[in-house]
Amino acid sequence: MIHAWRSLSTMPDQKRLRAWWTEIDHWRARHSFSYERLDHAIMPQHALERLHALTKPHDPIITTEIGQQMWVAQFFGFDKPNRWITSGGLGTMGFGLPAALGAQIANPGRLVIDIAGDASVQTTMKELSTAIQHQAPIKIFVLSDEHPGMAREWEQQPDGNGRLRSYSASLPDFTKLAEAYGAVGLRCERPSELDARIEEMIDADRPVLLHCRVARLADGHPR
Ligand SMILES: Cc1ncc(C[n+]2csc(CCOP(=O)(O)OP(=O)(O)O)c2C)c(N)n1
Repeated sequence: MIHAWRSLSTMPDQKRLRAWWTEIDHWRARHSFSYERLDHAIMPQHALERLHALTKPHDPIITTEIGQQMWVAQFFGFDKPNRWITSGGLGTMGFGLPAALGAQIANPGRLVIDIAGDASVQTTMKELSTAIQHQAPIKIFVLSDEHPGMAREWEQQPDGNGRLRSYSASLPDFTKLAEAYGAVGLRCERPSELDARIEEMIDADRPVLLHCRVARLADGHPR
């Protein structure tokens, strides 16, 4: 059996492969991930594109929480393996922060960033104290839309309940919260501030939480 299996060609069937790529090109032509930038508010997709561009020279390790931050898969241009740690389909809110801590302790000199939503990040926020205690300079990039965005988006889908019950009316002041733990707290609200705050976050040799206010009702589902 093994002999028969080994004798099989490992080359893909070019004809079927061509058909598959044609199908993919057809999907790509829809530009379903396109979005419009705003002057007055940061689009989360744009925030991730800038985060990718500015951190690329540092070859960062990225971890993610769960929610619309999964835009990371579409807008953070990973081009090397083993750079993204996610709970994937398990979808565990609170995964990204402790995962970043583990990655940082295993890779002391590396830039490690947890990309989070404003709901997920609070799930395991207390681990920031572990980061301070062990001098692990993790960075937490919070895309803050004042909603548990993915839940809000589901509610507003045509087959959702349409009630928009998922919103966060009493979020903490994340910069003060970070500072209370002894970390650096940064905040940005306008597209014009984005690059400078990201650079500041990268340059800090301590744990940083960057609270990035983004457009409140941006949807993550492809159009
Ligand atoms: C422990 C846990 N509780 C609840 C959920 C269901 N859930 C999936 S995404 C989400 C909202 C996440 O909101 P936020 O972290 O603000 O991210 P956003 O979608 O706004 O980017 C919720 C409640 C989950 N995946 N894990």
